[in-house]
Amino acid sequence: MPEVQQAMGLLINAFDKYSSKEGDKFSLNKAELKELLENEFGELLGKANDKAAVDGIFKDLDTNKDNRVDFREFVSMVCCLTQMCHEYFISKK
Ligand SMILES: [Ca+2]
Repeated sequence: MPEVQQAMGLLINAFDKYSSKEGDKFSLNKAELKELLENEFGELLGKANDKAAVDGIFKDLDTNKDNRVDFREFVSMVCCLTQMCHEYFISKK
């Protein structure tokens, strides 16, 4: 499978793995987001185990303020982080 398609599938699977844990299967609550950040982003986001940091990230991501992070909101964060990583990558070339 082409790499980009593979990456899209992985993103969808990763989101589903956490969003399906409790409550609404198609969105992340704060506990689910925390787990996803810790397990899937680790060092990249630094201090996801800091409660204030998780609260802040959750608030930033939940752009429609329904107290849940849906796939669209999640993907916009991934996009943003990917761009940041890309800029870093270019600067190191
Ligand atoms: Ca939301």
